Amino acid sequence: MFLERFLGCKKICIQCHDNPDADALASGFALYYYFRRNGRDVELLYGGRNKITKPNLLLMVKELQIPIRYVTELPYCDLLITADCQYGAGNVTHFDAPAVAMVDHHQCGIMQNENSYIRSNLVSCSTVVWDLFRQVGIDANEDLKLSTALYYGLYSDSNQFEELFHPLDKDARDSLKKDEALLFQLMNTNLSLNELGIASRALNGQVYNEEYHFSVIETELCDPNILGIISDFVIQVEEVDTCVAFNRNPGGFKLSVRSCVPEVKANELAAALCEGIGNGGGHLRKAGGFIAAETFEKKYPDRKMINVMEERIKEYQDSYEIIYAEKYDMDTSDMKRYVKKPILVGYAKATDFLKEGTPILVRTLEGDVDLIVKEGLYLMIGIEGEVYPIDQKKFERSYREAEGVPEMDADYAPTIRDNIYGNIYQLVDCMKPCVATGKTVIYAKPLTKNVKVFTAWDKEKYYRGLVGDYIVVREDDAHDIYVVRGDIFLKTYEQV
Ligand SMILES: [Mn+2]
Repeated sequence: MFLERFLGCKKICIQCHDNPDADALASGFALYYYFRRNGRDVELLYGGRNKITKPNLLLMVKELQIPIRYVTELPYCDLLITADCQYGAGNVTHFDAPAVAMVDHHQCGIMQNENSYIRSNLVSCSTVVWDLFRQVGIDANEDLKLSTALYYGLYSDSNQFEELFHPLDKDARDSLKKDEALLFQLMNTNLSLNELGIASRALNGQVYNEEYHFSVIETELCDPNILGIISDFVIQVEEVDTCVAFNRNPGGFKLSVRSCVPEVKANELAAALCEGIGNGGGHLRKAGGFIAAETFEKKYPDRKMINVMEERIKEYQDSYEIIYAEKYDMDTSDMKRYVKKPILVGYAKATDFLKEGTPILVRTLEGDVDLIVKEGLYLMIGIEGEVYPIDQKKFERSYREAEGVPEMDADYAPTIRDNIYGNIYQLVDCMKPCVATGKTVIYAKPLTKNVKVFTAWDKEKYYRGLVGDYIVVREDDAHDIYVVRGDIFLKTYEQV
C-alpha cells in the first residue's frame, strides 16, 4: 500500500505547489491528516513568491482548519512529499530534501518510481488521495472537515463537476460527505473584481473561425476556474458550435472545451486538442484538459498555443466522415461476412439482485447509464468491462448460457448503484457466463477513414470509429450500422 510505505519516517513535510489551489490544499491536507492519524510528526507547507490571497482559499483554510504554512526554507525532515505537483516541476519551489515522494494527477513530467503515485487520468489530486485512503481502509468521511476539503478540491479542479469523466472521480463525488453551508459560501466567494476584468478582456479578444464555427479564447494568467465561466458564456453565441478557452499558468495550460452540436463530443475534442502533449476529457457538451508547458514547448518550440489550438480543431473536424445510419446505404460489396466467436462473456439478469422498478445507475469506464430495473432486463458485460443492456428476447436469440469464468481486462470494474438506497454492487459479483450462439451474421470491413456513426437507435450520440476499427452492418437489417474497435473485433468475430 503506497501510503504505508512512508510510516517508517520520523518527520514528514507535505508540500503543495506554489500558488496552491483548492485541490492542492485538500490533497495536501488529506496526506497531512493520514500521517497525523498514524502518530507521525508532519507539516503542511508551500513556497513560491506569493502567499494565498484568494478569498475562497482563505476561507477554506480557516473554516476547515487546514494547518498550512508559507515557508521560504524547508524545515528539517527525512521525507518531502509533494501534493498535486511533481518534485522538480516548474510550478513548485525547489527544496533540497533527503528523500522525496509525490502524489499527483497531472501529466507525468518526470521519471516515476515506487515513491511516486501519479494518476494522470483523474481530474483531481483529491480523488487520488481519496482512493489512497480507501486502499489503506480509511473512510475519508470519518472527518467532516477532511471530506469537505476533498469534495471542494474535486469540485474546483473539475470545473464545478462539469469536466468529470473517470468513474473514480464520480465515485468520490458521490460518496464524500460535505458541510453544505460552508460549501455554498465557498462557491460564492469564487471571483474577485480583478478576475471579472480578466474575463471581460478575454471575451473581447476571442477569435472566431467562420468556416468551422469555432471560437478560441485566451485569457491572461488567472485562476483556471474562470475558463469554465468564459467557455460556458461563449458557447451560447448563435454562430459558435464549439469553443475552447485556455490560459497559461506556471505549470502549463488549462483548457475548457464546449460543444453544442451532436457532431462533436466535447470530451473527444478535448482529448484531440491535448493528444500527445497532455490529457483531456469530460462530457459530451463540456470538457477540459491540461497541457504541461514543458511538453508543449518541446513539441512546438516556435508556436503559439492559440495557433496550435486552431489548427488542431480544424484537423479534428476534417479527419471524420459522418454517417447517419438511418439514411445511409452501406455498400457491402467489399465487406466480408462474420459471426461472433463463442467467447465467454458475462451477463446478469437485473431482477436476480434488484427489485423491479428500482432506478439504477450503471457506471463503467465509458460512462454512466441510467436504467430502471424491469422483468427481462439483462446486462451484458464485455471483455473490457463495457456494459450494455439487452432485453431477454434478444439475449436468448444471440447468447446461450455456458460454463466457466469470463476473462475480463478492465481498468475500472463496472458497478451498479441502487438510486433509492444507494447500495453499490460490483457487477462482476452478480454475473454469469454465456457465449454467443453465432447465428447473427454481419458484414464488416476495417475503416480507412475515421467515422462518426449516428446509429438508428440514438440520434443524439455518435459512435466513433478510428482507422483500423471495423464498420459493421447486420445482414438482416441494412440500417443497423455500428463500429467495433479493431482489437476487440479480431478477438470476438470470425469470418464465415
Ligand atoms: Mn489539481
